[in-house]
Amino acid sequence: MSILKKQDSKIYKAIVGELKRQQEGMEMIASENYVSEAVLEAIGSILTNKYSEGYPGKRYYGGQEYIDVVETLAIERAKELFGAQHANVQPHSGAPANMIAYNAVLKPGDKILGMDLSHGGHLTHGHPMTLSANIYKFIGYKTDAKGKIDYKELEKMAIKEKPQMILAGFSAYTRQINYKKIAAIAKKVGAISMFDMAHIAGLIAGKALPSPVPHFDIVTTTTHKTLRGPRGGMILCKEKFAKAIDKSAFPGFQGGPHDQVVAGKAVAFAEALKPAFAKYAKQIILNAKVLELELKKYGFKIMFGGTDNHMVLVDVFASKGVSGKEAEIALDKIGITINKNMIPDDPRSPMDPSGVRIGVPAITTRGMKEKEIRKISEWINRAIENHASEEILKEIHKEVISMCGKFPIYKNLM
Ligand code: DSN
Repeated sequence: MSILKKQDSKIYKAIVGELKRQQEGMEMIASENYVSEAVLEAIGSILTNKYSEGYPGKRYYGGQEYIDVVETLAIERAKELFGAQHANVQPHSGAPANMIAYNAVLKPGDKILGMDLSHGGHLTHGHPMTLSANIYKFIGYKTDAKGKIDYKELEKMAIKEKPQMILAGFSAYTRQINYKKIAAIAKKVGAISMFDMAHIAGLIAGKALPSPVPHFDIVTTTTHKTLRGPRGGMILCKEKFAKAIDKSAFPGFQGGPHDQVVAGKAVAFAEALKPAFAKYAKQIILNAKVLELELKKYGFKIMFGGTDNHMVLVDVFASKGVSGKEAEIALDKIGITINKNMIPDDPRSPMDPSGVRIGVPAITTRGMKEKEIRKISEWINRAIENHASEEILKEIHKEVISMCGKFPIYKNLM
């Protein structure tokens, strides 16, 4: 980056600062990860210069011989990785992917039955402040007292409301969803079934969790979470919906694809097809389970009764009398980055909720295993219990930096 250093020292310094933060800190935001240096090279490449509206072999502008190679590889690898009939790799990210999918198969005013945000759903699954909620009528289903989706209730709602789409998937729910049951309910009421697998795409690619792809008409995802690719989105679907999805992505919703990111996706999909990725995905599940059990041991209330995936949702307010915001700040001070998060039907506000969400995909990429997770759980507990003691927080911070040093990332980057 010597050219950037000379030309724009302010931006260069900020990037170097962020690199140091990532190297010395423990990234435990459940949706974040560290991409490989090969992915970084692809997304930092000259492919960013090209416009390529359309699809391989059917573009609106000339000069596509190499871009078509890149996008075709990304599509073929995505289909192989997930056993999908059709893949569209152009969505810029997860929220656009969901809008593209809705727009492909629904009309304004149609009803979507989706998971309530505070019960683990996602903003784009019907939060009133989103564009999708202005266009479609969302109805939210919830989890029961044991933290499971109440499928009987969901079926009753579906029969009563007759939605055009039933949507599953989440950003803070930690249990395995019964794909077959949801798809069967959708079929019964004549609704399209859609699954947003953004959070668990890497676990599915690595065969550490079962795949929703055979069961749902449409499956959307981001490519940058557990899947460890560049920041971006993707839509997989049954052949029957392929034309509608492609038309909805372009020209329906987006302009030219970001070809450099499409290349990064192709590189990441090839990485995810390797045996090492399956090992990685399995280790994520093991690490999250240890995190759950250790935090329970320290007296934390784990929402939904525990975890089957890569993260835990913790009611820190009920457990330790510390709010989600206070816990986030305390953990930031020791170099562990997490996010405050609502718990189901949270009585507190979204900006200072009762919970925090903690995930292990990024630290698992660094090579951390059960032993490290035990230590990290101890630090989390100590920091939250002593959130007002700058001295104790500083002490723990030193230990966090030292452990991160033993699991280096991006050693030769800048
Ligand atoms: N922001 C992502 C997450 O953290 O889950 C979802 O969009």
